[in-house]
Amino acid sequence: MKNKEVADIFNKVAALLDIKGDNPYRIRAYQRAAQTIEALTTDVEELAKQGKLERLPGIGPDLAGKIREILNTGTLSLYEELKKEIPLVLLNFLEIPGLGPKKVKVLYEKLGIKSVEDLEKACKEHKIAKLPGFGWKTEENILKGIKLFKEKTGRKPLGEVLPLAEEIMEILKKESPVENIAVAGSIRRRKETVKDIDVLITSVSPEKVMKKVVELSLVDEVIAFGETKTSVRLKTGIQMDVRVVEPDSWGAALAYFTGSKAHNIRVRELALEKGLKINEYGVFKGETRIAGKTEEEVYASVGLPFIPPEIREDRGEIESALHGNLPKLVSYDEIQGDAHVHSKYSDGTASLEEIIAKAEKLGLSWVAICDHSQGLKVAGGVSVEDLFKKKRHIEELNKRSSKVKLIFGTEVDILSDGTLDYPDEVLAEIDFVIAAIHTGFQQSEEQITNRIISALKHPLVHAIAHPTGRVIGEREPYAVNISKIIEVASQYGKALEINAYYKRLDLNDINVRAAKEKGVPLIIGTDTHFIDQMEYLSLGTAVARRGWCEKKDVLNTLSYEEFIYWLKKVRNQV
Ligand code: DGT
Ligand code: CA
Repeated sequence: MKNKEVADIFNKVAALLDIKGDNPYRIRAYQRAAQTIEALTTDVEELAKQGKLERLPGIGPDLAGKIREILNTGTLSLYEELKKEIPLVLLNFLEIPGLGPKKVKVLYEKLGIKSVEDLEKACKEHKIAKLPGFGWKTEENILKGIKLFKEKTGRKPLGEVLPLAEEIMEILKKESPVENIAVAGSIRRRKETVKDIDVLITSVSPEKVMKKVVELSLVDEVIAFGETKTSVRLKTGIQMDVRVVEPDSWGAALAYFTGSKAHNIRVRELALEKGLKINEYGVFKGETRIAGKTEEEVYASVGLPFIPPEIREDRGEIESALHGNLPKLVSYDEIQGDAHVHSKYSDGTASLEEIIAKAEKLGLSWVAICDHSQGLKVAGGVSVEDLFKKKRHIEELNKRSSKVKLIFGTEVDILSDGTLDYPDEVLAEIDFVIAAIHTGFQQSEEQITNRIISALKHPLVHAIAHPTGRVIGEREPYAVNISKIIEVASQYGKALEINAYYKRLDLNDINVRAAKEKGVPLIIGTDTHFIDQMEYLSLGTAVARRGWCEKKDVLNTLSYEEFIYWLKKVRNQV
């Protein structure tokens, strides 16, 4: 999929034009085109081949031509020209609060500043204050902005922040007089990474709640203290904003601060069409508030049903809602099993017995034990001999345990030539086979894609684990043509994993949606190595929801018996 590359180039063109001082409409057109392409669930290259680019919203003949140019040449001549005029690193500066395109241009032209470090140094040496149009105050603000920028560029994985946010909510519920309390923002939408924690409350004594907030032992620094809004920096480095709102505005505030911004803008447009005004206080007809207490009420006032937070991204949910065909998203409590857990047999730290106990606590009825295969020595790959010991061990436990059943599985390594790391006669004995790439990440897109395709076509394989190999904040996906993988999975009735480990979340929301649309079953696995990681299952469900999945799209909603039936069906055994 070239979607991201095309979107990236358009975003950069927009920012470079901005620094140059170009026409705002032109800049906005590139930004919108980038957004449209980034959110596509189809391959932009496919659309180009079918001559359908011009049908995309905001893409006219000119932009369509530019997309084709990027697809054909790997870049855009306009972009190459702009880069000669303005160094790319200056784009980072636009992210610094206090710096706009005009100032960036001056910094570059007068002081030759080309990096954030240069800029920080120049501020400290007071070179900035002397520039025309800058001054002492600006210099100080830029320094503050740099600090914020450094914190901001470290967006945190949802899996790190969500438990923290939930802990804080629990403390505030117990130890302060809150009535309603909720986390809004990207956390409520379950976006894979988040910038900050947005908390909303209602209370008859806001001052007591705010006092409790700043006294939390998790707080490192108080940024602003007030009765309606308090901001703190937590010891983990993340900022938390707590806002007190009126009960009559609760739903409106929740909707507003949950976002996303793009979704809110669309909702506001609908309100305007009806002659209504919508903001964080409510929905207004003239001066009268006609809705605001609940989110349902707010949506209903603009003619929409309630839209689940996970899909509030302006990726078609408004249109679906208007047509009455929003998906009925898979719910968190419909998940019955975890499809990918490592035990002591490979590099997991838990015994099968401990895994059963944990699953029972989490209310699960089945767990697939998928240890690494023999060749993956660094990860304690299971020898064929141990594999059969494990099989007998599982059979024994399944006789004893009625609540939680284990499934005898493997995460078999896809070798560099596309063959699998156990012989077929061994794989045939294993009830559930997920295949995955763990080596040879440097191979070309064609090689990696073909490796995964060979695994998908193998008659004994059920699913592919972490199909793109990305690790959030650490490793980019390996070069893989995910559209092709989805195509082949669809053709062969194989599943693709939503790896729920908080740093993977692979497939991601957009790829999940593309898979779902092609009828590919999704399967959520936590890839647990330490027992508590089984709790990440709900993050996988969140990705499924963000990918518009319904119950029927997710294999984990099957009962143990139904899942075993599916496993056999894939192998034509039933
Ligand atoms: P983040 O924090 O970057 O992970 O993502 P969000 O979505 O939590 O963004 P944040 O914290 O800047 O703002 C929270 C919500 O507030 C956002 O999702 C939508 C709403 N919001 C913020 N600024 C605006 C705005 O200018 N217009 C509208 N309509 N909504 C806004
Ligand atoms: Ca936020």
